[in-house]
Amino acid sequence: MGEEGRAKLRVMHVAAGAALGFAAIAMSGPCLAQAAPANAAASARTLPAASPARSVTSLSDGWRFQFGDAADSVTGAEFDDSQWQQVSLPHSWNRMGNYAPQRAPETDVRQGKGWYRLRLDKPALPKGKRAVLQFDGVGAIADLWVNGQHVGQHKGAFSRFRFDITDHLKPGEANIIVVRADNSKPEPGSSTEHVIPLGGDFFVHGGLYRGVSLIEVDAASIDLMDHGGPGIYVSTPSVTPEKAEVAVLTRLRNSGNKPRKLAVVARIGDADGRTVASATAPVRLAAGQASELTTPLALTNPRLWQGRADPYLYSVTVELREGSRVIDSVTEPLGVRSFAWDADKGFILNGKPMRLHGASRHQDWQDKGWALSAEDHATDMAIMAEMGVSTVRHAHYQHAQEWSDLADRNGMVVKAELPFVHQSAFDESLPAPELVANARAQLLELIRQNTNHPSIMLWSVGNEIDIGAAIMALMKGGKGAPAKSRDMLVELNALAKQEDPSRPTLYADCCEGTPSPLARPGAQVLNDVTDVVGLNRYFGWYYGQPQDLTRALTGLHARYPGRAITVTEYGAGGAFTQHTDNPLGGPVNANGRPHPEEFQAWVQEENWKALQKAPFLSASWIWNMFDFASTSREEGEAYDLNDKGLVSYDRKTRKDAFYFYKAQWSEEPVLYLTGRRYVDRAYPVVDVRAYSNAPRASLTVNGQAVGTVDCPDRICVWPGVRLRAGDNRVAASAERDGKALTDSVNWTAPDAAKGLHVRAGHLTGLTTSAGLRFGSDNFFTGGKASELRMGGRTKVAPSNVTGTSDPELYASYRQGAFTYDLPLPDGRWTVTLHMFEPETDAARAAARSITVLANGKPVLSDFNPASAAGGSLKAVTRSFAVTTRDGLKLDFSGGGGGAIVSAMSVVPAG
Ligand code: GCB
Repeated sequence: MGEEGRAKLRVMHVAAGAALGFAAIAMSGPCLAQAAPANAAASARTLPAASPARSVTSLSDGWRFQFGDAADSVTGAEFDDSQWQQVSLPHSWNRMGNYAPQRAPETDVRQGKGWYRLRLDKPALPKGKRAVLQFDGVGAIADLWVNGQHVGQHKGAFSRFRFDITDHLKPGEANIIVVRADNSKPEPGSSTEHVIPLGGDFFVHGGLYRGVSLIEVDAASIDLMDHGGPGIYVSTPSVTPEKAEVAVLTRLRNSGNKPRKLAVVARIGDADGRTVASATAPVRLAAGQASELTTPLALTNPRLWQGRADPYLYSVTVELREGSRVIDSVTEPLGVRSFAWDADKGFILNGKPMRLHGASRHQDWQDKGWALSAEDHATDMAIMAEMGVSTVRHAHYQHAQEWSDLADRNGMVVKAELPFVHQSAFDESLPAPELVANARAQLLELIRQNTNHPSIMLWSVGNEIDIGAAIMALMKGGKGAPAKSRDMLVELNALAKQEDPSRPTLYADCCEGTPSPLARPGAQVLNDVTDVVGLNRYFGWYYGQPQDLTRALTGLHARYPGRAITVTEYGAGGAFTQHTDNPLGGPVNANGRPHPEEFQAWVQEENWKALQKAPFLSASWIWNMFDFASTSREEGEAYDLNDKGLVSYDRKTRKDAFYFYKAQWSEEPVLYLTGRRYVDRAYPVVDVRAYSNAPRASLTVNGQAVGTVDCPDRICVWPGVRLRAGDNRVAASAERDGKALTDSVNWTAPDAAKGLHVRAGHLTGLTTSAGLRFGSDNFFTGGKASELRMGGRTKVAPSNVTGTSDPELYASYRQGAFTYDLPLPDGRWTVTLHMFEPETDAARAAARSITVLANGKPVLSDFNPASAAGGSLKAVTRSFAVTTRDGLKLDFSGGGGGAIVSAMSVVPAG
């Protein structure tokens, strides 16, 4: 809001009975940074619902755009923008994220200022009307000029804001609207230095990435200038099966210079539009006065909003009338429900405990970035609903109104979020007062703009806000000071509770009680600040084993009695072009490559098992539903992407883990063969797996029956299935609820008669310089998979083992006491073991003694790889002949100092 708006500082009068969870806020003139107040007609969804008295025109077409610095004259009518790019909204200049190991040429990760110009040919405003420009979301700072005059500024990439431009318009002439969108990198001295988020594992896209509209409304109206809110705020102070009390708080504003004698009519409509309750109250507005009043309404025998089972929606319409004339009206959704987040019983909806099944979602698509259409939102919601999701975490910021409307209509329980992510300062200092002010403003906007969504049942006020300081401390060898973000979190928590006492608050913590290196002694603990504890836990990915999750949760449940516990994140990267035969075959490089699809599915399976053993848990959210852009990542098969999504960035590929959850959660019958993208198999013998909610399933290979197996935990496994050389058709069938289910895959297998080549200690296979293909580690029992080095965040240094033309083959190994059961056909074979000594300490290297039995017969005794190769880190091979019947068992459990093997090759004896 501009000077004019700020000048109109006025006192509100608060109508009797306006308690209702909305504290009466003494309204000060909206400051430039915090955008002008707001209204109801909001995003696309409310456009059709706008009253005849309020006209809403979408301004999506006809914009000109240019990135970078611009001449001072850019805001004026004379400026020539004819060479600028023509764009339509939604628009963002940023594009990133691709499935290739290097950045795609069309990537645009520029951060800075982008200029938009629009010529608005506007006939004169009717007398007594105001013109308000509404922005549904601009990344990240927006400045508005109308006809060369600066109207105002808004800081924050996710919320709606409005400016009253009435006094800047030239009636009947072409009006020049200029917007500067600025997504400069937050750093000391930058324009975004004090705008949250300061950091995070996502990219703040620049531009007018949601809609812009022009609202024309009577000078006396439902308030458009209330932190971007709808102006009417609906709450349900009491809900029983017999009766729901509904309270409708209406904020009004008279921007005109005449007093007005008006009436507020509040009406509840059912889903068919029939009025089921209404009330009228007179109201007088002095010139320039803002005011609010509350209308109590009641519903007898209300139909409840029951989550996915029955997301029944009423609507609330408030009309502002002058005599018989409707001068403004706003319609908002009403879902009648009660809910609780209970420390021991978990989440309770309308009195019934309910197990919530969740995933997080970012507003981000391949080739579109954040500039999403209504259809894109609908596609995301349909995919989540298909999987059986019942709760959505809005990662990590306020999502579009279209999306939250979909959540209401689909019965999702939503955790809405303030973008206070990863850090509160650039160093170990206290958060700057300007940053706190900005976070407070964004929180007020979040709550005011979204409070009418029945789906929202939690306000998240922070996510891992101390992790930036923890990483800094780790880099300084643990000597850095703890983060100083606690007071800021406490303040935001209090503000959320004051603004909306009907919903609990949550903080998402990264580290307490985990083996993460970031959970260092002395790190500050923030889990005691909010009502609900949120835990981002990556057992089996960044640290630990998935099964350790249950114990960690039980420990924190005991440490925070009285607070509901949720798992706000868990997950693993999944690359759908990278595959493993055995997810236990080797360590994963969480921040690098590869990320086999089957490993992601395994982490998800095991975490889900562990979560189910924590009955007190209220909710858990998979991180993440969709792959999303993050320029800090080069991992899996991708560049600039976080690949923890269960569905690809373009929404076209549902990874195996998607079907794991669909089988767990969906009511739909599911039968899905896993590993379907691992077409060119490394081994002719495969453990075939399917996800299904049928009790049992049958398998055929090339038309031959393999067998019928039970599907405990909704996972069906046919172990050791033999494939023929070349093409194979693998088909599963099952029955659920009387419905026949089938699924099939086509796999190509190598010829079993030609032997086997196993790369030990590694999750993926490798083809040598001589063209020999080694499969990922498999067929083992015991031992420990190790890698010579995991490399840095993304770049893997070449192995430094010498004496081989394939040093990569010696980058990983299995060590300790272990056996391999190689499923070879009967015959005579030559076995070659590839070994080396990884210990550079001479005494330890000398102590190693490897003994190997092949089907019980010694084939290698007291073997020391360092002395055989002439030193550590030198490749050495040993070969021997065997005759097999019923496979080959290689036993590495004898000897001293632990055996080591990097690879083994078995070929027919010449
Ligand atoms: C987290 C963060 C989230 C990241 C995620 C990850 O804990 O909250 O923003 O994207 O981990 O994938 O590492």
